[in-house]
Amino acid sequence: MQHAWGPPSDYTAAINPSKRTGPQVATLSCLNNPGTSLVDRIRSGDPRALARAISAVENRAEGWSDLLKSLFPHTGRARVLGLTGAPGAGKSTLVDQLAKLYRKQNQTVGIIAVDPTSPYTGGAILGDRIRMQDHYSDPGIYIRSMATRGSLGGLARATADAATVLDASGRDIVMIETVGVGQDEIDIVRLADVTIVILVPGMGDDVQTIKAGIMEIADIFVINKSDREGAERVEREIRAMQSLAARTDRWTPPIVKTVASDGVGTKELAEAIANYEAYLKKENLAFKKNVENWQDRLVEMLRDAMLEKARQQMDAGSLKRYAAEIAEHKRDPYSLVDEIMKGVVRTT
Ligand SMILES: Nc1nc2c(ncn2[C@@H]2O[C@H](COP(=O)(O)OP(=O)(O)OP(=O)(O)O)[C@@H](O)[C@H]2O)c(=O)[nH]1
Ligand SMILES: [Mg+2]
Repeated sequence: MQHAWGPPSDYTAAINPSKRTGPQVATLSCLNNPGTSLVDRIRSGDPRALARAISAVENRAEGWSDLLKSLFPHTGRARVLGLTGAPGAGKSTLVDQLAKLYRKQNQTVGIIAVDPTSPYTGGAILGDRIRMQDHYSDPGIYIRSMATRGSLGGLARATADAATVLDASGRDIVMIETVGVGQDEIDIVRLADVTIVILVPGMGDDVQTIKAGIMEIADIFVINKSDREGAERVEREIRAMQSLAARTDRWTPPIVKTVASDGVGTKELAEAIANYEAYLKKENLAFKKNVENWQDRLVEMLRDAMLEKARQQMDAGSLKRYAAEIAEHKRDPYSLVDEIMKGVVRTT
């Protein structure tokens, strides 16, 4: 997609991977020696180093895991906010407003816009994010979009790793925007410290049509576009739902009404976020939540690592060949998996 406002910048590159400039990550020799400059440059917040590092972890370029190993000790300080909701609910507009507010408080911001709707094309429904270019001249805001990748690693993990890079770069706030349409997105926002679910009145976007899993992960509800008719109805529906199922942490997610396009309610939303963070701290829940997140992430990391090893055991065409043999009943899949796993264990 061509944008009208000029030559490829870091920002256009960020929202449109096909225009990414700079060296190809697969041959990044500096990643092979992550103890040196790349890590330092990331930690100093250099946007080019950030772009390189995120591409490297996203594409699993050589050295990606060594890079993350070097960055991990410098993480854990950023406040990670996840924002999700139906397509067009106003997520980007809201992220934009929050970013402005946090910048006024002198906090640095990293934004990851996840676009699960553009599988391999590298960015499609990104036009609405154009307004974020307002921030482009401000080095205190770094914006990056991620599109769905192939199966290995998965989008949720790539997003988590990108958040790790931003955290290590010293960003005070990391916001992750994703369309709330499926399990992948639930996994993505779950890695956030605070999850904000954005609903809008009308348009059939009432509570019933939002995936149940998404409603459950909300720490804060936003009813955006509350300049439109029906905001009260959405609020009643959320309340009705909340009365049915109490949370184990006894937090009742507040409902904040916003008109993101006019900046209305942004301050209240930031307050709701701060309140929830204070609650987590007071009840010592932040640590517990973190442990739970890492438990899930570890399982995924192990699964990925084992799968990768298993793939290394097989040459390119063998999966298909095995599958054909199983379909023809020449082989049983259970013994095959045992056999491959034995190979995996031998090589580790
Ligand atoms: N009336 C009204 N329009 C709004 C409001 N907030 C956002 N919009 C408009 O809604 C449209 C979609 O806003 P976005 O912020 O791009 O929505 P999004 O959820 O990020 O969209 P996707 O990323 O494509 O899923 C834009 O035209 C916004 O100007 C609001 O509070 N009221
Ligand atoms: Mg958006």
